[in-house]
Amino acid sequence: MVIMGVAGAGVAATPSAGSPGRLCFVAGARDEAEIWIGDESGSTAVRLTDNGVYDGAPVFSPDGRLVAFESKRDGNLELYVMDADGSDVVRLTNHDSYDDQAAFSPDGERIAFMSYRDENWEIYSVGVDGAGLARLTNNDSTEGGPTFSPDGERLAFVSNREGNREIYVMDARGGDWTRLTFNDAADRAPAFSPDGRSIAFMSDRDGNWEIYVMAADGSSQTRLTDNECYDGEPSFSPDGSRLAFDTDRGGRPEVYVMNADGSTPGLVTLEGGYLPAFGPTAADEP
Ligand SMILES: [Ca+2]
Ligand SMILES: [Ca+2]
Ligand SMILES: [Ca+2]
Ligand SMILES: [Ca+2]
Repeated sequence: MVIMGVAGAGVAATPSAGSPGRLCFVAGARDEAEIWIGDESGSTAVRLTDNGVYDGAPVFSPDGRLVAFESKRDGNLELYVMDADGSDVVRLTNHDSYDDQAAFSPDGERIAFMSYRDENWEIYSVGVDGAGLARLTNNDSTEGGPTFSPDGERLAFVSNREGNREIYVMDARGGDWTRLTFNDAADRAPAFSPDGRSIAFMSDRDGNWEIYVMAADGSSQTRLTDNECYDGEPSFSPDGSRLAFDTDRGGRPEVYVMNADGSTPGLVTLEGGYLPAFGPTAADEP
């Protein structure tokens, strides 16, 4: 049983700059993880799924009205979309191979994801109604973790096509790729800033998983966390001033929010949480 704590005495200060956002995240043991949604205080988190099988990797639609996610509820990893209150679940993929890691296009019309359906991890996109499947990569290496640039023109993703996991960007239709990271360690989980100028990501290049940020052309790679624990899965707040991430610095995975320069990390979840994604507040919804 996962119970979200109430922010209060003993909770580290949460960064206060900028307008508030909402967070969706995952909590619970991996095999039976459920999706939660709440504000940055953690005090209003509610569970959106409740089925005892894995539901994970939630992301808000750009307008905050929908949450796309992956789930094993139908036997293997498929992609789904639901209303942000957990209602009206629609299945987007139906294939006996893995389909996971959904990312909305900025216009909310399409979802990029990774799939093993062609016997190799590739990046695909599909309409939010499940129609119009397009394969965007085609090679023998592993491609995954796609995320759209805010203008919808590009996708950042992870690939080991040149030997180890690096972050790349390509045209949103799949061509013209460019490599952004160059090292022997793993680099993954890219996330564009709302202004499109920066990409946050995670890497173990300095010995353990830390959060980094770079300019969208790969320059100015800067480490934002510095500790011996796991720090990963960064997601920018809607105004770009903060980053949500997950870390086990407190002894188990929890969701934190810090300023986009890495300062003032504050605990959001108190009873476990991981794979956070920021989205707009309900007040921002049309
Ligand atoms: Ca599948
Ligand atoms: Ca591939
Ligand atoms: Ca690398
Ligand atoms: Ca670390």
